[in-house]
Amino acid sequence: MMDNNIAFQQKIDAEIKIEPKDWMPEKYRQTLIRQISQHAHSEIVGMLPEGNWISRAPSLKRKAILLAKVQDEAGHGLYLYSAAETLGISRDEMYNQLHTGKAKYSSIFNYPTLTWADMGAIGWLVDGAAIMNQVPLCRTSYGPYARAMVRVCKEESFHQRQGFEALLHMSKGTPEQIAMCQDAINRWWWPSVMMFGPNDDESPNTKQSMAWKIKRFTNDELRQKFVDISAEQVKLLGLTLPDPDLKWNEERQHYDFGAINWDEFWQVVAGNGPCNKQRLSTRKKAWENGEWVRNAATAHAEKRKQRAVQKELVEA
Ligand code: FAQ
Repeated sequence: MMDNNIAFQQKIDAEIKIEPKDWMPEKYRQTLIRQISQHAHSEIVGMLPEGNWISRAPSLKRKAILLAKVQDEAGHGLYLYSAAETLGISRDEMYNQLHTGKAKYSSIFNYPTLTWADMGAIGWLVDGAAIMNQVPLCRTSYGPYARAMVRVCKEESFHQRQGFEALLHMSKGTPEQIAMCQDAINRWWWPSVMMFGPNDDESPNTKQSMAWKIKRFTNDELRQKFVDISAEQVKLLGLTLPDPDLKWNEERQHYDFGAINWDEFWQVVAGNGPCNKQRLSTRKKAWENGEWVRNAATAHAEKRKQRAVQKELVEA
C-alpha cells in the first residue's frame, strides 16, 4: 500500500496524468468526486440566475448571446458529470446529493439577478472569477477533468468577454444605464471575490489538493489575481469597484483590498443566502418535470437496442 502511495506521488510530481483505471488513493478519488461534482452542480444551478433574463433580453442579439451562454453552461455540467462518473459515482447519485442539499454548489448562484445589467456583471465578474480558477484546472492531475476543462475554459472566455462588452456598451449610455451598471457591479463584486473560497489558512482541502496537483493555485493566490485584473478593467468602464480600501501596493506589486465578509459567505454556503431555497426548489421541479423525457429517451434507447439485436439475429 505504501509503495502504491509513493509511486502515485511520483507520477503526480512528474506531471503524468492519472487516468480512471490507474491506482489512486481513496482520498484522492473522493476529493475529486467532491470537487468535480460540485463544479458540475454549479454549472447547472448557474443557469438559473441568467435563465431569468432570456425572455427579457433587450434585443434579439443579446437574447441569442445569452441563450448560447446558458446552453454552454448545461454542456459544461454534462462534461463534468461525465468526468466524475469515471471515478465510480453514478449521475443519479450526484443529482440526488444536489437535490437533497448534501452536495454544495458555488455560493455565487444564490444571489438574485435584479436588472439586465446583472447579465453583464455576471459575465464580466462571475465568469471572470470562474476562468481565473479554471484555466489552471486544465493542468489538474486527473486526466478526464483536465481535458474537460480545456473546452470549458474556451467557452468561459467568450462568456467573460460578452459580459464585459455588454457593460462597456451600457456604460456609454444614458445616466440611468450607467447607474444600472454601477449598481450591478456593487452587488456582484463581493460575492465574486468570495467565490474563490475561504482564505488559505481556513481552507481544509487546499494543502492536500495542492500536493496532489488537483489545485494548481491556492484560493488566495487566485483571488489576488482576480482583484488585480478587475481593478484595472473597471477603469475602462469608467466605473468603480465598491471597495474603499482597494489600492495599488507598490511594494507587493498587487492591489490591497478590504476585508471580506466571511459571515455572509458561510451563511450562503450553509443554505441561508437570498436565493438558496428558490434555486434548489426550481432545480428539483425541473428534475421532476423532466421525468417523462428521461423515460421516453430510455424506452427509445431500449427499442433501438432490441431492433439491433433482432437485425443481427436475422442476418446471422
Ligand atoms: N461556494 O477547503 P476549501 C462557474 C466550500 S463554476 C460554496 O477551500 P476546495 C461557471 C468547499 O466546497 C463555479 N462552497 O475547498 C459559471 C469546502 O466544503 P466541502 C464553481 C464553497 O474544494 C459562471 C469548504 O468550503 N467552480 O462559475 C465555495 O479545496 C457563470 C472549504 O473550502 C468550481 O467549482 C464556494 N464559492 O476549494 C456558470 C471550480 N468555496 O466540499 C454560470 C472547481 C469553498 O469540504 C454562470 N472547484 N467552498 O464540504 C474548485 O476549484 C474548488 O473546489 C474551490 C474550493 C476553489 C471552489
